[in-house]
Amino acid sequence: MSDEIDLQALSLPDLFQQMGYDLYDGLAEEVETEVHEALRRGITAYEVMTDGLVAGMDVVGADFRDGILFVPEVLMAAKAMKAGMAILQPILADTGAPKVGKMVIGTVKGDIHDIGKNLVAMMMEGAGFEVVNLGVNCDAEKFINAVKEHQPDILGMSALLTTTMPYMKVVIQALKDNDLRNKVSVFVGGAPVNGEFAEDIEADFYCRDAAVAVETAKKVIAIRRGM
Ligand code: B1M
Repeated sequence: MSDEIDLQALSLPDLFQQMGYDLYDGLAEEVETEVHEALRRGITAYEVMTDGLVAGMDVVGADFRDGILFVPEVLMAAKAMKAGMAILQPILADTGAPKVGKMVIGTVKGDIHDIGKNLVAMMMEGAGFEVVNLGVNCDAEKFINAVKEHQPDILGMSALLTTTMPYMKVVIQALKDNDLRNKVSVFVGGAPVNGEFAEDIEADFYCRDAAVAVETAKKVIAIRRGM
């Protein structure tokens, strides 16, 4: 337990390791304290996110896959992850710069995984994008209505299940049916998604992680604005 440990005395790798242990155990308050400690040391929010929280979640994912952890424990870990992300969110989002473009993002129908999608949203905000986050379990109608209302440059879809990723194609078809396909650049991501799948469903870009999503989005905006 981290309250028995002098966090300030830990090296950075050990601090991140402790963050991972506490994330694994679903100890939200401890994770929050460790995030604050890392930030106090001048570690960037991005590093804390990737080397601390996301790395910790990878271990949870592996043990979930291997039947060592079960849904209630993973939910607690996800809650702890979100507590850490909530501290980093304003830092990642605060650029002060004018908005460079707009993204609508959501997790597709049938899927309630939102940690990666929220990470993408945060990083995009941090890169100066306005982000409309539709949440989870979004059906085609919700995506279409959001595209009509917000007229984004980018429509992002996230899926974490092999059973829900095919729904991305349904949304792309709905964009076509509503004459919206050429109005937005479609980004897809999530653990089971890959480039080949993105090509098959005629998405514009597969983004392996949030950093790739940001880089790709910047390029898309440059092309759209003729820069
Ligand atoms: Co779920 N789950 N889960 N789960 N869960 C996975 C995905 C799974 C791989 C676990 C496993 O077996 N190893 C497995 C899917 C297997 C498969 O489909 N082949 C699985 C399963 C089976 C299930 C349930 C069916 C379990 C059950 O009920 N029996 C169930 C389904 C519920 C549903 O959605 N209908 C379920 C439930 C849950 C919880 C609710 C307990 C919880 C979600 C909590 C939440 O999100 N609020 C949960 C979790 C936490 C996971 C794991 C452990 C972690 C996911 C995560 O947050 N990773 C996951 C195992 C794993 O992925 N290794 C697992 C951290 C996050 C930062 O990574 O989301 O991949 P990720 O995002 C990355 C990239 O993928 C990318 O950027 C991020 C990094 O920068 N990215 C994008 C993501 N979206 C993007 C969009 C973009 C661009 C990039 O552009 C638009």
